[in-house]
Amino acid sequence: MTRAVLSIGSNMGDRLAHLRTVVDGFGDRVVAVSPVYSTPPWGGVEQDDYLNAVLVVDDPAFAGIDWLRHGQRLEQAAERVREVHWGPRTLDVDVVWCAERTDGELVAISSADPELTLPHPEAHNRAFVLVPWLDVEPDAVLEVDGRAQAVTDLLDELPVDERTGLVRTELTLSPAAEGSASCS
Ligand code: A4P
Ligand code: MG
Repeated sequence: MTRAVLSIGSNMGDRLAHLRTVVDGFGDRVVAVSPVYSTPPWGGVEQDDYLNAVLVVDDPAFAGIDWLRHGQRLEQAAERVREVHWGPRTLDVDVVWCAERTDGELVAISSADPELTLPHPEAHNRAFVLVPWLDVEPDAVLEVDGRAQAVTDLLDELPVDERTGLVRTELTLSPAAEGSASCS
């Protein structure tokens, strides 16, 4: 019984169309969709800018691993090729955070399993994750080094140049926008 926060990104091909396949692919499980940001590449590999967004998804029947597997199927459908770590890609779907509902309360899952590490070990270092996440969940909390911290504080702690490279676009991933002009 889980809720998850997914970070989605693309910097190859029709970037917006690739991101839309994730909104469509998770369908009724999507409970919130952030604005779309244009972001400079993170991680030191020279490559084109990304489009990034964050989705909040929920499904009582999904375990944490199901969010990862479903995301990986969508990456495969976008013909993603794994060549360079942190390198260019048609579609990346990362599970940033995941929680189980226990007695009506959401309890964040923590896991060091290399197949699904929770929370995502780099999330707190990435403005392209934190900024859109705050758009949809302004009170979001993320555990870093065993300590729960407000995502607003984590963002404030990032170097200024990490934060200033993001540009919020007019592009939208909401299903109502289907059929509007695509943008690569
Ligand atoms: N894995 C473990 N935990 C997780 C998790 N929480 N979410 C495992 C997703 N995957 C997780 O991923 C490698 C393995 O991580 C998988 O087998 C999975 O079981 P991968 O996608 O195959 O390899 P990768 O993409 O080369 O590495 P990684 O670490 O996933 O890269 P990231 O972290 O996805 O970063 N810059 C901008 N501006 N925007 C971006 O979206 N994305 C990346 C990729 C780099 N720079 C970027 C962006
Ligand atoms: Mg990934």
